Amino acid sequence: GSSDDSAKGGDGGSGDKIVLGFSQVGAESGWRTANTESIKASADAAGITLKFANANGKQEQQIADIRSFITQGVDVIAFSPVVTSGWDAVLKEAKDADIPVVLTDRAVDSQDTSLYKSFIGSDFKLEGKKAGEWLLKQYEGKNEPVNIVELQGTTGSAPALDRQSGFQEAIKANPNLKIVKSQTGDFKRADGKTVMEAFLQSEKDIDVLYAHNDDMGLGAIEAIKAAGKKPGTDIKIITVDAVKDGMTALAAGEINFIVECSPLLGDQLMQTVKKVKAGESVEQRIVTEETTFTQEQAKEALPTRKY
Ligand code: GZL
Repeated sequence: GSSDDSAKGGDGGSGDKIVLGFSQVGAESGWRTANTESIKASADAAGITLKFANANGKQEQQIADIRSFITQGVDVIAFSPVVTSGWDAVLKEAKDADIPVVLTDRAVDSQDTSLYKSFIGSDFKLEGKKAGEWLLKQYEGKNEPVNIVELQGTTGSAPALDRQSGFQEAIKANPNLKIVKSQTGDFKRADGKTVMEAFLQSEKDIDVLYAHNDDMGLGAIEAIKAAGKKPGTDIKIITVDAVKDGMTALAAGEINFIVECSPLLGDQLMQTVKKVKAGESVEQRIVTEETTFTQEQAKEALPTRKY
């Protein structure tokens, strides 16, 4: 389109192909890698021109990336907000530039839902609840104290906040289940390992590890082995995501239960982007389909796992 069109969020000067600006959190975990691959592949398949920015986990970089998309006059902006708060200003700038925004993966705490057209992602509270309910079943009818340590995801992120609260609410049903230590491992394998080493130093009797993602759980497994304990046996482990490395550990008996969090949001995002660009109404909230896996189910699912 002409220069003034692009200023008003025109076609970004590339003819009639939709131009989508996507701001990604970073590359902190196997889940994130799979999510990025899904978005890129789906954009190609949908014939959408993708401008992709990786913020390396920094909110100020994401805000700069979104501002850059506004300046470039892309047709639609989508992003996965690294944390829940601090987005209202930049979302208002996109709205003032007539550029619609779609949220994927993580939520924002903005009260003004006119700032984005749709939020496509998992119900993290339900994921935490599923993890807690599995644990309740393991200790049903027993009357022994159960010491739980928790590796939280990125501080202030929607998955960390909601997986923590969903799990806590679920385990309230059995007062023997106690979270004795809880600390962030930032969704990273290396951090999961160092924090678990600290837990093992300070807590002489750990029965269960609840890790907000597979990567931190896999790092913790290294620390548990180094301490001469058997992961999955001496310490039961529950994680979230169900990426290939996590499912491999689950099938091997080193993890006991995984709550799936699907990263394959690309197709739903591109369908939503096309509708938004065409001025069609879209659902404000699109929840991802996902399940859970036991050790037996992991063995069956592994051969056909896409990520
Ligand atoms: C969840 C996503 C989380 C994953 C982690 O939708 O935001 O971030 O659970 C990833 O593995 O780092």
